[in-house]
Amino acid sequence: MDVQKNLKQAIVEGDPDLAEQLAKEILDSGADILKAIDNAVVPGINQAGELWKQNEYFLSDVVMCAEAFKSAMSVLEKDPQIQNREKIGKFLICTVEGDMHDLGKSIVVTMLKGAGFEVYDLGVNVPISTFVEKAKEVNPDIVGIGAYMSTTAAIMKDYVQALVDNGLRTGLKVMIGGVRTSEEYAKKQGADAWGRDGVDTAEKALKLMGVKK
Ligand code: B12
Repeated sequence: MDVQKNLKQAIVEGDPDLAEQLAKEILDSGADILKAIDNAVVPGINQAGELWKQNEYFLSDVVMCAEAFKSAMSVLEKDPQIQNREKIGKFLICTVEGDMHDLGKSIVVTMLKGAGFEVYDLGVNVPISTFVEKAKEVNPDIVGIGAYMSTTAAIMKDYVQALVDNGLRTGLKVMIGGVRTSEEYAKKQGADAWGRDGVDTAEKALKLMGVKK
């Protein structure tokens, strides 16, 4: 548990090398990786966000915290238990156009893989046309749309509408997430479900697949 505490601290302090080293220790120890992400990585980046909000951190500090977060996640997501799960469905996910935030999405991707989804991650700043083309190509069971600023959250409904306009919405489930969103907001955007965090998203995705009650 101490290693997990230290990993959280390495993220808060924006130390990518230390974060990578501690993540390797956690991986080698055989710990439950999804729990370690929830206990160390998520609170670490959240604390960095709080310090920014309180004007104790500059944007450049948060960039370093994000780097530490990424180096930890790049190690933890190699966990064979996550990679080798039997696949139960396809999940296509993206961050909307104009939005570069991707840390929360990367947690969601890892949790979904851990729950058994084959995840297609289109990345950040994804235009509606790319999103629709990929949805046609991949034929996913669920699509996830992420936005993290008030400006970009406002265009999520256009992504859902584009699925309708292209005849893709029937039988396809839509999930929405990101710090500016809520259950009520997701409904207003025309989504089937909202994901509060990685664990909640994976649980609701399994429910949408009819795998979990
Ligand atoms: C880290 C961070 C950054 C990093 C991003 C690094 C990266 N690679 O992502 C950097 C420093 C680069 C950055 C840049 C900017 N940022 Co910023 N950033 C943050 C910060 C501090 C944390 C975001 C984060 O990663 N949280 C941690 C994760 C774990 O939480 P999360 O994102 O909410 O994700 C969870 C859930 O939402 C859910 N979830 C997430 N995605 C999805 C997707 C689906 C489909 C589902 C179902 C669920 C789901 O599960 C996740 C896991 O638990 C927030 C503050 C905050 N409190 O959120 C500001 C914040 C989002 N940023 C903000 C701003 C303004 C900016 C900049 C414009 C700053 C600037 N002046 O340049 C730029 C934007 C650039 C752009 N065009 O996108 C504002 C947005 C305000 C607004 N208008 O709404 C915030 C709210 C800060 C603030 N209070 O002012 N930022």
